[in-house]
Amino acid sequence: MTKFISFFGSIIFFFASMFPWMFHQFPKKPSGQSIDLTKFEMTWNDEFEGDTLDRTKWATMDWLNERKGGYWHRDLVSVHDGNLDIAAKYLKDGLNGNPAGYYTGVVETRIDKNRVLFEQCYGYFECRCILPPSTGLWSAFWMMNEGVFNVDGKGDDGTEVDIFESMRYKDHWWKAGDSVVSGIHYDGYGEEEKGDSIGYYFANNPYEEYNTYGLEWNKDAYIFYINGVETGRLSTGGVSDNPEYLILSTEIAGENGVANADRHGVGEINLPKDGTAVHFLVDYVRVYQYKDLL
Ligand SMILES: [Ca+2]
Ligand SMILES: [Ca+2]
Repeated sequence: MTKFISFFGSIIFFFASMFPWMFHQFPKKPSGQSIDLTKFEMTWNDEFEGDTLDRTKWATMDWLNERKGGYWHRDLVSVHDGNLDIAAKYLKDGLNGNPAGYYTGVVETRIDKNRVLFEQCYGYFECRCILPPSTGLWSAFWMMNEGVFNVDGKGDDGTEVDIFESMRYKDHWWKAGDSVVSGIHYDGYGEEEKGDSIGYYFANNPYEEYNTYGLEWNKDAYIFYINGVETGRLSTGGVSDNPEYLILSTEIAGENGVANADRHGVGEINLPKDGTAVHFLVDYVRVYQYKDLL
């Protein structure tokens, strides 16, 4: 029996080592340590109360020279019922002189590279949200700084950290659509780009219910969490020691303003062209710093 088990064990080990990418695609349940908030003190937050975006905390960006398969415009961003709402929909008449297409939005904690509203190095960063239910697009909570574009073979000068991206709405096998992916990118977005990923982890019915997605960041690692439970950690390329700003966005898959799911593997966009919207709803973003770094 032991021989039998070890035979199948070696087969599985063989396939796992031959096809690590394939195994990376299988979603896993978060099963690591729980976040210990007693180590931290809150340094910044937005609970999205009231009915306007707090412009002392966030800037919108109008990306009307196409943003992947659609357009970003501030009109798709609102605050109501205790949430930030980033809508995504087809506008048959376009917007502000721009052509018909899919429009959605972004908020960032900086206006431009010389006017940063909030950035922080290290700590714990968490958002509580419901994801936009559609194929052909994805929502994300992520962080950036200018050092990401610096090509030097390392990520310690600045790394794009994708706390979560909802790339899986199309996948219904083994409830895989309920999983999100987390990862990092550094050394720009050209040939020298490098990155790593912890793979896909399950949230709890994330297109209909609130879940929290968190990142603990210290000098040793980026540690990712869903609902306060660690999913995985990365330190590939060296951990950034530069402050980073926060971004909440929805992206339409495609290029040059033309929705094209094949470009990003997130399925064909299935939003009706009558203006029906899907919504990325964010209840809060909270940022903490380690007490011993304050
Ligand atoms: Ca670099
Ligand atoms: Ca709220």
